[in-house]
Amino acid sequence: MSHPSTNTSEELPAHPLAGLGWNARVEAAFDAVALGGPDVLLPARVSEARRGAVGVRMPNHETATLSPTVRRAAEADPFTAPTSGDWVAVRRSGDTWLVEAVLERSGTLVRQGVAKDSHDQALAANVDAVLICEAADQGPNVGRLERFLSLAWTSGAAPVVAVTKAELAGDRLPEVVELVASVTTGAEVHAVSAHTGLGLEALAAQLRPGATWVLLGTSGAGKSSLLNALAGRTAMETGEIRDDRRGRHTTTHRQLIPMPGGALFLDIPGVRRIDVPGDGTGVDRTFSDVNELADRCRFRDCSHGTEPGCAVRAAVDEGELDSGRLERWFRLRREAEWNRSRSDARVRAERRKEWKRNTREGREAGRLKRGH
Ligand SMILES: Nc1nc2c(ncn2[C@@H]2O[C@H](COP(=O)(O)OP(=O)(O)OP(=O)(O)O)[C@@H](O)[C@H]2O)c(=O)[nH]1
Ligand SMILES: [Mg+2]
Ligand SMILES: [Zn+2]
Repeated sequence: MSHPSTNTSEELPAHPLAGLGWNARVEAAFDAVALGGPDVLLPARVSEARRGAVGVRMPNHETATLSPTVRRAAEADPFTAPTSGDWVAVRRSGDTWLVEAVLERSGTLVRQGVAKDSHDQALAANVDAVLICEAADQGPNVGRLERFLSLAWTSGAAPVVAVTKAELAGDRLPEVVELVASVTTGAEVHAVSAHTGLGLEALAAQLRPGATWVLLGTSGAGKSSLLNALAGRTAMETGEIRDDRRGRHTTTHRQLIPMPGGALFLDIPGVRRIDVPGDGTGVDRTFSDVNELADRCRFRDCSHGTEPGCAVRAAVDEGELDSGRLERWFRLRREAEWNRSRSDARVRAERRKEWKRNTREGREAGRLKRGH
């Protein structure tokens, strides 16, 4: 018996946006905003975001400006502004493109706004994996790695760690990799060198076609160099050709770059300060080893101080858990809690402002307070 229909899907030409990471989820998100409306909308992926405009691929390069609706939303909450990696719905208007909607995101790398009225910032949207870069010749800095991991886990994308400039560690490389692995539970660690090519093949083998990766690390960690080495071409400027007087960062904007094997990379400027997200799940995942120990404490609400039957302290005493890591766990949990209360306070203040602006009672209350 023959099955004439079995192969039809394979015979269909690839979707024109397949090379940009287009998939069933994005398609559904697009249909949700595009179907049934009065305008003809097309999907596009944001390659680079600038103020008021974005560089998009659809799949060719175009520039699109924000529609008044999208611009107003972005002014009220910058988190909603189109960012690199976002999928958007665009409409032709004269000889320009207008971004009419930002499609629902998945896997968003968020930098939490911790100042009094600062907003969260979306560093990268729709990412499947976060490649955390830590240079082999500078430490490594385990506390920094734990912060990057907390950020990555919170995004929902899977973290992978690259120990960059591996050739500079010389004989110390196994030791460096072991130290990195000891604080990166649940994430694969790759020692790589953009200069010698070490480890690039193994890392490239992880790059699934259509998957979006974002590079995360401090300035000078070698992110753009690694991207270029994986791409086999100079897709991004790196530290060597920079005019140092222009500032510390070589990469100054975010950019989406399709790789030869079909994966996509988002290169972003180095991140200096990493505030742990108020959503504590990222810290929990990062310290899953410590959390597993904590589950075995005698008391449910054990503070891992001097209580009897504390499995965490016991592990430290037995040399199974590094006391430094325990201290950092305490600190990051406190920070996450603090950041959560800060952003809750901001949201409450904003709601109050909205209420005053938009209701008669609110305006009355404002007038009374001002003494009118
Ligand atoms: N020895 C050695 N140096 C490297 C390697 N990879 C990068 N570098 C050097 O490290 C410096 C910084 O590299 P970049 O790739 O520009 O770093 P970056 O992380 O993109 O930095 P920002 O764009 O500022 O965030 C440059 O001078 C590179 O030549 C490597 O594998 N080995
Ligand atoms: Mg760079
Ligand atoms: Zn305990």
